[in-house]
Amino acid sequence: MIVRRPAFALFPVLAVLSCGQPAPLEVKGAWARDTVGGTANAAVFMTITSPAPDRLVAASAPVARKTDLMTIAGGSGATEMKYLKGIDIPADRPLSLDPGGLHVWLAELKQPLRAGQSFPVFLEFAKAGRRRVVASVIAPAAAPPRAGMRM
Ligand SMILES: [Cu+2]
Repeated sequence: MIVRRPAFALFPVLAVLSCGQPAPLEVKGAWARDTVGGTANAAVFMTITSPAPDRLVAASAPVARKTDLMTIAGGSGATEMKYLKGIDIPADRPLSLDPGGLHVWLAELKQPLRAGQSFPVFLEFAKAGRRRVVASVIAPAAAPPRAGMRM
């Protein structure tokens, strides 16, 4: 019955596939700016697209001691950052984390971020689970990378 072994060996793989793949949520164009002058904190931006409603509930990055989800609360002229417990991702509509609002906040960087480098960021979604994205570090005056909306 040695002949049958390969067939049995396939069972675990099939079981995993039939459990349903995680929703093909996509994260594109992750970037952060060069921490000129040795700033201890940095914001990471990106575009998230999900076919189903989801929620970004946590993030972490090895380059920082602390990682938080934040937004910018525009008040009476003064802008201030606000911590968030999660960021809702609408279905089929790219959500931009950009310098005008939502961002992943890296606090207490272990090393400066230098243009041309890149670093991993781990994102935890309520439904899609854990994703690893690579953020590119861009020069202070450089234009952010475009997320590219391929359908
Ligand atoms: Cu912030």
